[in-house]
Amino acid sequence: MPRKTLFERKTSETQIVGALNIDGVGKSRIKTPNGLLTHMLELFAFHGCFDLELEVKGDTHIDIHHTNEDIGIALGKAFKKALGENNLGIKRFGSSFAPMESTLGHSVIDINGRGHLHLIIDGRKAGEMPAISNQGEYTFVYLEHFLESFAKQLPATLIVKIENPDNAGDMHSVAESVFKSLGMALDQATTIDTRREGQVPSTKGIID
Ligand SMILES: [Mn+2]
Repeated sequence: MPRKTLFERKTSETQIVGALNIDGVGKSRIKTPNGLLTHMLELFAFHGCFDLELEVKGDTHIDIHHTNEDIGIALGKAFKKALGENNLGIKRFGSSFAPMESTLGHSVIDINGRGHLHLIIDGRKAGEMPAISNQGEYTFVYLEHFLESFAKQLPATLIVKIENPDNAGDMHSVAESVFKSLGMALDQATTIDTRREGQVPSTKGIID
């Protein structure tokens, strides 16, 4: 049985409706008010082999803060819902590198019920990095907040490390190394381990 779910999140700030199939083939139909984020989510879905539909409206007349955050929240909750109680039978851990020009993005995830993000960018804070999109709106501060919102709701411990970002073609490529590696790491972590099918993937006997 494919693990899939419909999801929605409606607040006074954003309206999000979507469909997720963890056992998909990487097809997506994504519409968000931010082209850069839409592009990154398409890469994430493709390399994670997730089928993802997402239609998002948000209060972008203010800025993309709420929209960016709420997409992270909605996606994290969607994965949680599709995995079901106690994440039965999954590998739980995943780790993947994605090289983009001279940059190396590395995502390591443990879907353990404890939401935590740690972003390491060559010893720099997200706010010290140049903007990601040419238009300047999407930044590493938004990227970090998106990942944090996602990890907290999954909930998972997620460590993302970016090496050598300055020698990439541009920051667009650096962001791609993050979303591609995250897709592949999450694909691994959500894969059913046939040796453990139907079992809680923890010695604790519960994922919480
Ligand atoms: Mn691109």
